[in-house]
Amino acid sequence: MAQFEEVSKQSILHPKPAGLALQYGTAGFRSNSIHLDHIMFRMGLLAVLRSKKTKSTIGIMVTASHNPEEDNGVKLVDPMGEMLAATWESYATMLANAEQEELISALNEIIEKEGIDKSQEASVFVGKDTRSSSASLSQAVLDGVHALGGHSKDYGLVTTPQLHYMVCCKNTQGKYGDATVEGYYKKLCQAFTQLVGNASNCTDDQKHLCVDGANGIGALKLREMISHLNKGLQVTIFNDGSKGKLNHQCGADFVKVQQKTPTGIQVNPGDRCCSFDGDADRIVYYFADSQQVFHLLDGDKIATLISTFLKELLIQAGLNLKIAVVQTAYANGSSTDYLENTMNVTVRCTKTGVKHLHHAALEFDVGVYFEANGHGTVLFSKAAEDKIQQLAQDSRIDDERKRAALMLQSTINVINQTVGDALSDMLLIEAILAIKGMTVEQWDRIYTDLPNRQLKVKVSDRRVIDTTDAERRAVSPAGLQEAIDNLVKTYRKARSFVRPSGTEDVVRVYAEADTQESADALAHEVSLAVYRLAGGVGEEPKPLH
Ligand code: G16
Repeated sequence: MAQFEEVSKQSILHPKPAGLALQYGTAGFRSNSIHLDHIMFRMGLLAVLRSKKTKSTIGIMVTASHNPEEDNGVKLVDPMGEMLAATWESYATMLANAEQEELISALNEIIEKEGIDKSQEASVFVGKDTRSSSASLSQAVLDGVHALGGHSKDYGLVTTPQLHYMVCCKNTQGKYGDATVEGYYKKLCQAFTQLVGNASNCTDDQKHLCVDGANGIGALKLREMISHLNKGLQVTIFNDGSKGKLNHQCGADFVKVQQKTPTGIQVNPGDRCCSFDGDADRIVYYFADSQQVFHLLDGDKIATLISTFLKELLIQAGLNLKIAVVQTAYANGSSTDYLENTMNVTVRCTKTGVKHLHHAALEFDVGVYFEANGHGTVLFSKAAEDKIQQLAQDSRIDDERKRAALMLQSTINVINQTVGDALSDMLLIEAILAIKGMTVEQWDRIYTDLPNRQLKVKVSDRRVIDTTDAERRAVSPAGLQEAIDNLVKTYRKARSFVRPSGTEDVVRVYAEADTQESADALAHEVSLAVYRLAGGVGEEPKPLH
């Protein structure tokens, strides 16, 4: 095949360092950017095969999201804008790790296994974040796409969710929206403006939001979006990339894990603030109270706010649709308790990784999914969308039902249903707060989080940790779960689990308990158990206090 000659020729320009092995993890490949050129080229090749197989446009995003600036990564986007199908993740790993001379046979293996028609046209959309390495790495992706004869469209600098959105728009022939950045802003902002039209007497103060852009792409794209907002929202952007380093002491991951205000932002009591992560697919909110005490409103609080709003609208509209919230083991125990026992909504727990939450959410009419780290969105089934649409057009219903149906319709349009999206989530949250006339303090008081702590432990090979029960229990190494169980018993309202990260070379430890001191002590003791039983490297974890 002539194309394979081109692949062989081009692959020499993107050589794989012999012996280097990387894994398609929680959200694609992530590593120091110097190791990734061959991976990018090969993911370009894989995207062409996936496009031929699905007869659809496939997306490739070059980003390492919350990871430090030196890292980079790549994720593939499937036809409806969702994450790459799990069965293809193993092809990605196989292709990435094939030695130089094995590359063509690895491609042939995928073609044969999947029965791919080589003559089928292929189309790939490519996007990148603001990392300095992203320009050359996205060029390597394009080289891979072209080497295998695929067509490409390079969107350049976009947020990850914007690229997911473009892929979905393209493959639905524009039904989901225009596959342009401008089209994205127009759809979301129009829906936002319609929604906030239901808010009465919003003062300029209430419309004001401070945004930490993590010194990344989210800040650039938010600036572009603001002009479409019709003054419905007033935004001050901090950490816009003009001086600080990407994700360094700022951004959603920093704020969530450190439970403190990012650097580069001035938070006055009463200010409503939020942080995006490096590729703007996560968002968390926070504020300082009159005593300057920091309060975090993470993905769990966001899920609660959104699901409460939707449930109320469904009741007002008289629609009998099943709503559920999907979380992971990181969800604060208080949030799960509130959702199940006060709000009476179904709650599901899945493994970490939006791909898992997304699939679970698809099982319901309205599936709200959020990871505690702020990554999430809402999915409406086709049947639910149809019912809402019909009701919104029904001239026989009373004003209250009509208003609720129209608000549900706008909510669907403001949401990016393809994946968690900081810009879209921000608009929805701001609209809900405005409509409910709710301050960030009132939102925070819906329930009180159990104090919690997240830590990381370095081990020589994190794959020695295997988990079950949606990552809530460790099955290996031997004795680890027993050690965790014994530690948890010594604290009140306590829970803890460990899991290998799929984006960083660490084991993550989560603990919650009745007081911050207890949560910190438990997290430290569990970290020590991991260090001792799972091959810790470097210094032993030290107590936090
Ligand atoms: C990615 C995934 C998230 C996941 C996070 C951390 O986020 O998309 O679903 O929660 O990594 O994963 P892990 O704990 O396995 O490292 P992002 O924002 O970095 O793309």
